Amino acid sequence: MTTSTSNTGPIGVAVIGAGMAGRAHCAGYRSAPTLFDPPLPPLRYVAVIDADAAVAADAATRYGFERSGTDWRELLTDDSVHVVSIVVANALHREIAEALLDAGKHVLSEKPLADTIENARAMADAAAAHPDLVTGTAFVYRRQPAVAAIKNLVGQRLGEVSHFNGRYWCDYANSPLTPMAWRYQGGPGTGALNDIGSHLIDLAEFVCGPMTHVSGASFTTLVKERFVAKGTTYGHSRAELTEEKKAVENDDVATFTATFANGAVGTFSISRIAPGHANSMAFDVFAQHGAAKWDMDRPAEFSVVLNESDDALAAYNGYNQVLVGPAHPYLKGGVPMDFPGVSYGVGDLFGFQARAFLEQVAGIEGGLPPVASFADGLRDLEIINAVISSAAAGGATVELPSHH
Ligand code: SOE
Repeated sequence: MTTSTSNTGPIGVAVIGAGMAGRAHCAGYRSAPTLFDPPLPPLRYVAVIDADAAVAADAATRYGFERSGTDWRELLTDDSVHVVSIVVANALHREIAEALLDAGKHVLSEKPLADTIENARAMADAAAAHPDLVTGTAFVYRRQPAVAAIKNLVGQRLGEVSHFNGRYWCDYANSPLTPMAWRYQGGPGTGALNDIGSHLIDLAEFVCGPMTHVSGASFTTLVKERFVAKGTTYGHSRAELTEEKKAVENDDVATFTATFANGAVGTFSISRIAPGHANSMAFDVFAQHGAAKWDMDRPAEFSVVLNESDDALAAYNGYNQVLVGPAHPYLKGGVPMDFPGVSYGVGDLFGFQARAFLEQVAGIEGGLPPVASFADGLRDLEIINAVISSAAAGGATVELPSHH
């Protein structure tokens, strides 16, 4: 779907949330006009909003936005703002998105779409009630060139998928000295599963197609309480701690199994207490004519076994390493020097995402694949909700709603 802005002037952008991910959105909007062709319409970097005035001001200065503020509601009546990124706690997404859509803004929400399935449904309904506006869910790893290249290989050459094995391991929550924050509040499944499992689940369907069932789900919480920080905390950051402790309400580790529509099996392991894995997603996909694998620890390469001739010996040759380069999605035109190793070989994922979203807003046809919509974000929460139901029922098999 493409939607042109109603104005003839620049597209005004604003970002709500100036933590680590909010700044990634700011940087993405700054780099978007430098990427790909045709040139985007002129952008205007209007405002960065954050509850902490100093943090908002710092981000606005660093990323060249005209102003900063502490109340996102000021954007609702600002006619110079057309596009807004929501990059705050998951539980706040719904209220902000509904108000922005009612105010006629295009909305790019960070993942997961919301903290609960009910709030995600309401956001998807709000988007459907505003078909003239573009909505997005920021599943940024769809913009990894290697992931997009493997998706193409699965669709064009690897044949029927039999098994997807994925893991997303982080270490940000491993220490009890990492302070209490929104990531640790909310019911079962709103922890590691919601925060990082949401990426892996979206990637699994992006690469392998729709799932139909989940089963064998289990959640574990090992760090059961955390110190309350003095002042505001952002991202995974450490902070000066008070003596007060609060109970952790959600999952440090989540595991589950899935079945895809073609009968393939998916196995998932998600952890936020995995030392040595700062931000480490990896997956293998096995199929009729071979296999592919990618590891975020080595993002500028992936490996492939291609055995279309079904040669009994060919598989024994093992995997071939592929260096991500201009033959793969997003690099040609997406980075100034598109040969391996210069821009860390993968470029600016948030810039690719911002460019795709702005193409949709500007009505530019035939450019990048569109950003995942609010409906895609709801789909992700439907799967997360089914995993929560499976875990609550001792690992029972739970059927998923049909894919939209
Ligand atoms: C991004 O890579 C990401 O997965 C975020 O989306 C999560 O919120 C963060 O906790 C870990 O990094």
